[in-house]
Amino acid sequence: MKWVAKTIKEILFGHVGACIMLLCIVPVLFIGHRLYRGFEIQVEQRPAESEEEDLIVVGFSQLGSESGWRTAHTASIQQALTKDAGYFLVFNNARQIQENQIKAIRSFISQRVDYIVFAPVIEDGWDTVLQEAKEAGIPVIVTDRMVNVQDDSLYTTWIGMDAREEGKKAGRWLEEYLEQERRQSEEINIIVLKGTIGSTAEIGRTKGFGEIAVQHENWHILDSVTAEFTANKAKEVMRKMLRHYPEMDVLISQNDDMTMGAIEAMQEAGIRLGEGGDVIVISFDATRDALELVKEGRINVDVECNPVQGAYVDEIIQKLENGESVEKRYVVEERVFTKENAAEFLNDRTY
Ligand code: GYE
Repeated sequence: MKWVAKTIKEILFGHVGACIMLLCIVPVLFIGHRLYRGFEIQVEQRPAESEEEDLIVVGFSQLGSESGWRTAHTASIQQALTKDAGYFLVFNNARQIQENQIKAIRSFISQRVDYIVFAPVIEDGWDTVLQEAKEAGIPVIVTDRMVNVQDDSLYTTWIGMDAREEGKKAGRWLEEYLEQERRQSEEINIIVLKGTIGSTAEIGRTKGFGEIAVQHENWHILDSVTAEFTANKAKEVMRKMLRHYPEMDVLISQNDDMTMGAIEAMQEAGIRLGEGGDVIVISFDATRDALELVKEGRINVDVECNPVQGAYVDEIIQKLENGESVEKRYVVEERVFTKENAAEFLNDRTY
């Protein structure tokens, strides 16, 4: 019987045992590694030379898919840079993480794309990767939000919006509205729902509105909290805000998705919106869904931010291809919508 025990021991602790253990562990490690890799971003690759023919290869790093505005912005670029128009588009969605964008841009550089188009999630932190693109001789077209870099020659051009002006438009509208309602001398309590901190849209809209707000001693910004431009986060943040600040008179929400989430929270709490309501709602973007609410009077004003930037990108690339010079900055046109004019623009709204 002793030899049986000895053999069992050998199997467990000897060479055979080690082999069996290895056979069990290796697949576990392998599966684990695959699972881990599943969470990394995979950057799409440009096609083989033969498939490309004479197409202009563009790497497009989109910051995420957090809002209706973003979906429209992505679609606009995809619809402009088609094969029929002479492009091969390599698309990457960075899911609101700067590291993912840096990785995507590096991948575009190593694939030697002809142009890099990118919508930066925040303004800071791009010097190194853009320097790499410059050294590789790849022109960079920044779209939507802006970058804050030491050296302007790190990008060719920028197409975007004047976010500070949008913030001012919101402030000026509030001034006029309070006057019209004869509330200009009342104490006005304001809550701000901010977008992604450090993004052009957040920086500009906060600054622009702030410049108007400081001119009014009776306007009090009780709190400014980020909800990262998403409806879900805004609903959650708004529920808390309503408990802390029942005296709120005005909500400034830096995009329509957050406004939708905040409205749901306010409705749950029985707050009346619109004419004669408890809270004045100011929003940004002016997407179709939000314009419907403007028309109904549940959002008082929506400051437009135009995501339809694909045609500009195409035009700029064509100019560069022809050796023409381009401007350093293109700013898209934007309007302000209230109950008075929302309906007239709703039919043609593409986003
Ligand atoms: O307002 C928001 C989006 O950068 C202008 O980003 C853009 C903003 C837009 O998520 O909805």
